[in-house]
Amino acid sequence: MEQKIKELRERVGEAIKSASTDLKELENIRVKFLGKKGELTGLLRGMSQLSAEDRPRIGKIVNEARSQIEQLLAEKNAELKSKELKNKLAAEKIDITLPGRRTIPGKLHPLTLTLNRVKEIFINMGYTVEEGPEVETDYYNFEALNLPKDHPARDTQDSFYITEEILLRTQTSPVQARTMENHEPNSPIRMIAPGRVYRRDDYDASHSPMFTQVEGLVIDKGISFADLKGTLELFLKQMFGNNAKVRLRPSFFPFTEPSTEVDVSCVMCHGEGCKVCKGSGWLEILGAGMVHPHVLEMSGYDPSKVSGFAFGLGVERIAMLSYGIDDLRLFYDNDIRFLNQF
Ligand code: 2U9
Repeated sequence: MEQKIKELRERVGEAIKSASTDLKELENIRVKFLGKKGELTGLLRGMSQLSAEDRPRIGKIVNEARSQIEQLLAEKNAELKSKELKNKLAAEKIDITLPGRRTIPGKLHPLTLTLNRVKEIFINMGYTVEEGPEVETDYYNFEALNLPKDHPARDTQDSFYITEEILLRTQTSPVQARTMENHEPNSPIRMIAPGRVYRRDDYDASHSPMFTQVEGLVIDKGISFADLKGTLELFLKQMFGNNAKVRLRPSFFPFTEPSTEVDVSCVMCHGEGCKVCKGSGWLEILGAGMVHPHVLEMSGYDPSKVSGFAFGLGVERIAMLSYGIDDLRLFYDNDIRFLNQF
């Protein structure tokens, strides 16, 4: 019996050692020796024929043989499994040097970039950003801004009327008038109103029937022309760089008195004189003025208690100067070759 067990153990050992292909082969070996009908199990069954004194000793040997075989099987099993994994990984190898698929990120339009910068500068100075309708009433677009009935801007030749009383706004000023009305009379305002405006204009390199404005309004006790000048100088230096020089010239707007044109030293030639500034060294960039007393009154403010300044600028013009663009129509054509440059 002992001899049989020893011989069996050796045979199993050999079989396991040579099981080199797959786990199935190993399982077959296990069944062959340790399974219900396996050889070792058979030997155990034969133990009933042993004498009472031999039984415990032989039993011990059989159990030892069993656990040795199990150990060998487990080791071989681990070895085969790791071999299998290695083969699998080698077979499924991915070529990570292959370039990925490019996703093309969207970009902001140059007008949006410019408008964002203008907004940022005024927000940093404590201004609020207000919005209003692009389809306006005649009252807010003209009347509340001191534009008399016979003003040329009110001509149907110059504005897009929808009915006698409703039109596409020609400026963002109605937003200021609406904001004043929504405020407690004489309470301070520091706001900008960005947005699209519409005028009956030709469509060429420097005109468009639709363009983008930013207007600003500051009202408080004791606001002076010095506040206007200081604020706009600070804005223009932040927009065009600290070396930018600013010049004011007298002008006229129905909604401000006095009124001024604000020039900045040419961003292309820095005042030397070039094609862009037509040799003058200066660029007209803003209109501004002290809010007309009548305009304050119209929207419920008392010009004897408070005063204010207002200004307006065209975003397209600022974007053209910032980026060196010489044709306004490029902003609206949606030509990807143009848009990709920003
Ligand atoms: C209220 C009071 C005053 C807004 C102003 C300008 C001067 C101006 C133009 C610049 C170039 C329009 O885009 S542009 O064509 N704007 O020159 N706008 S003062 O004044 C206001 C507005 C609202 C209640």
